[in-house]
Amino acid sequence: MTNQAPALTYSKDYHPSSFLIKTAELHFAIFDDKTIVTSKLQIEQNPELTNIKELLTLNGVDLELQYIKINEIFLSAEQYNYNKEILTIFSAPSQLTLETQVFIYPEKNTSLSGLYKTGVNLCTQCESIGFRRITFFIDRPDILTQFTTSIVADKTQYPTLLSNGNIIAQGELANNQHFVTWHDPSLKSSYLFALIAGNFACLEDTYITKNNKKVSLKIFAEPANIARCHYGMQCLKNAMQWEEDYSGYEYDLDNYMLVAIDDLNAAAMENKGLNVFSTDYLLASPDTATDSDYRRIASVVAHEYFHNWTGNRITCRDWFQIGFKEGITTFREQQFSEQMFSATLQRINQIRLIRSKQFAEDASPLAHPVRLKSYISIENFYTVTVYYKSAEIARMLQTLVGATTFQKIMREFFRRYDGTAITIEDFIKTASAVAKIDLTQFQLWYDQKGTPELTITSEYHEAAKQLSLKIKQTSKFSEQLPFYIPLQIGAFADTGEEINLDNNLLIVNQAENTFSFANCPSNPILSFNRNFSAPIKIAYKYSDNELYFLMQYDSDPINQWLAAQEIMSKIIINLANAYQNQAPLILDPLFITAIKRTLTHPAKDPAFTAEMLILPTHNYIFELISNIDIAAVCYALEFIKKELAITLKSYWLDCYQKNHEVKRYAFDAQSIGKRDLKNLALYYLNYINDPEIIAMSLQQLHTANNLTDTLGSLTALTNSEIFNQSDELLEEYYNKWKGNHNLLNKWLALNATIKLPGTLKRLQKLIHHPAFNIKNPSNTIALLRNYAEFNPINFHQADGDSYKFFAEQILAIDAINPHNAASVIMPLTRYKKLDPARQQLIQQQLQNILNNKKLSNNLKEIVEQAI
Ligand code: B3K
Ligand code: ZN
Repeated sequence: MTNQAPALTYSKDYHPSSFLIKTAELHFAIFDDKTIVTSKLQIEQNPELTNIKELLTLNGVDLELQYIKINEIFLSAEQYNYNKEILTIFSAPSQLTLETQVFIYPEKNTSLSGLYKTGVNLCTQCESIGFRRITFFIDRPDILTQFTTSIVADKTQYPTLLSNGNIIAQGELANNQHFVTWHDPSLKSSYLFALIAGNFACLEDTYITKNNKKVSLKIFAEPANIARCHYGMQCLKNAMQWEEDYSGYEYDLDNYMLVAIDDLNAAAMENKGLNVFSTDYLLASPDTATDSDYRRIASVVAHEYFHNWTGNRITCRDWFQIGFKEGITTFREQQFSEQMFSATLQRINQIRLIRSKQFAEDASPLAHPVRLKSYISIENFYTVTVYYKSAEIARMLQTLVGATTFQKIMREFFRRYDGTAITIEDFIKTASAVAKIDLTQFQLWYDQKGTPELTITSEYHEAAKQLSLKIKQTSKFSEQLPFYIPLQIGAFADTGEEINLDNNLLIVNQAENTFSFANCPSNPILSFNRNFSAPIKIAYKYSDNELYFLMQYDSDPINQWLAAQEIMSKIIINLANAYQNQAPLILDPLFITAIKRTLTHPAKDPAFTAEMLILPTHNYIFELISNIDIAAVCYALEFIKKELAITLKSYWLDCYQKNHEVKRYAFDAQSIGKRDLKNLALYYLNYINDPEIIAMSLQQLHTANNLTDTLGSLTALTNSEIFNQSDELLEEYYNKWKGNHNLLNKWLALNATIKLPGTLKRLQKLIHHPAFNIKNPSNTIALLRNYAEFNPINFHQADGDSYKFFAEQILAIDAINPHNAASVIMPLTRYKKLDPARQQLIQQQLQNILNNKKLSNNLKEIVEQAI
């Protein structure tokens, strides 16, 4: 931490490293108070460069240096310089063995980067720049090295000693110590290194690849949690199978290990052959994980596995390329999940995330392209843009070239670049060569920020039976070039039949494009951006009737859902305006009829019906308006829910009863959908303030055999205006749940999102409660970020007390774990559309944070941009 202006790294400054590290032999001696790391690196000058003048420099942060040797000879103090960040060797030969020994202190490391303690165990997190906190290294992803790692530790305290690769030696030592030596035959970047030492139970299985190679699969977790690992194991095997079927690739090592720990600055980490997971993203049982948890576990396990090709075997040349490895891996994970679960549901969730979070990021002062041009802390850029917008770019490419050609591109890409560190251009070049198309303009998606907006007008010439569309493309960043947008469209006659247009995939690539369609029998109702073919906003003057039509009849379920969202958004905004103008609030009867129709004509997939009944989030609405009146939007949302609950009570009750099943918990699409729909009905019904509904909710709570149902009841009850035992109930569930990390996070989130008055006071107490550990990132997200993000009425209370409380917590987190502080603060950075009074209050808090003398560079970068 420093008060000097932190340095920016620019993508244009990339140059290959003058030195390479061919092999690394690491030795870890673990003691109670420290770990001694001895490292022997085989270093040589980069043979691809001539006339190397630079000195040999290695990264090393806060290492307590004991000695340095070159080719077995100790260096004296004049032969090197170490400034706590960079080790410079003044005269290195062109080939050398560099041996160093350092002391590090994992038990004092709260940043969760490098080697640190989690519970009684030790673990590493090296992406992006954690390896330099362990030992000296040229810590950049384009240095590909073969690692051999020996770990020595007390046998009783640390019976399990893991690193990447295969065990090549192990044994007992004096004083109750033991050792294990791991050798990783692959070449990997230092950010993929991992080490685990601790007391774990292990679930074992095997996977036989298509070429009959036997891979040993192991999941390590705390002994009490081992029974919750079976689902994760099944997900892993499904992902391995999918990769073989879809990409043709089989696993390359003999071992694949997953480890669950409580403290991690991410959901999971794709270390080569040794993935580390935050427990909430790996462990599941019906009573400790919701249906959404089950789904996200499958996604995350698959995501980390898919990184083995996109990320690990083909890695990034520099950190500016992370959007590539994260985006393509996310897209692969999405395709996998679409195959495992309901594809429509998965897609709706992806779109919801893009529209409510990524669009918000694009509209905020922190807007950035998928490929940044500069950064202070790369750790700040594991963002929704870098993951999810980038995944949409991969999806657009697939839409443009077709699924078969897209697969050919991926295979050719692996053929060309396996074992190397690449740039986004390398991928684009391959795609362009395989698909035989020019992708120069398409590549702007990676390099330009902002959400493109299409303003569309249509004209129909009755006599010529001709339809024409005029499409104008704009963006908030007017200096930018037009994007290359695949726009999927459909058309319907008002009788409901689909009209065959001669072109369903329009390429919008100029500030203004026009398209005309012959043989269009009648003036059609148009459906744009089907299946969300591009991550864009569309402005088209739909009549309400057209939107209701699309909501009911569009053959693309995604656009049915989007039409419903559009209608709902309009209604919310109109009612919020009415509230502001003190006009009477009336819910459009047409809308009530449409909702009634959805309830009485449910889709085959009950989860889809549920999605059609969920109102857009306040965050999405905030995106659509400016000078946001928080109270008005929240009031409108509550008003609609109450009106729908009261006017359609019997239909909700019917829906509840039809979908409430008292049977053994089953995790299949139909059962999940029924639970979704039933719990949504219960949620609406609780808006009626009816003691019978309270009784029904309590009945569900007391008979639930799975966490989804338990939480469904608890959410409804703790938010009810007439249920007066929330505190007792929360206390009861704390006592029931206190032994389980995921359940405690659910409990914290439940507390944080209570929309009734008094939540700030509740939170002020909870930060001292044993359930909350400020050092644990998922605890802080559950309690603090959820509060700021999903409890608008309390978080934005007019006196600014919530902002003050939140900012104080951010500073407290920053002193412990800057990476986490920079992530939890995010909701506070999206304030520019609020009313002037709130803007000022937030700015004041941001300024207070900035004035803090001990502010980390991570947080400083975020706050400075936000201001
Ligand atoms: N690549 C990791 C991200 C870790 C970042 C922490 N600073 C997780 C993932 O995307 O799979
Ligand atoms: Zn990833």
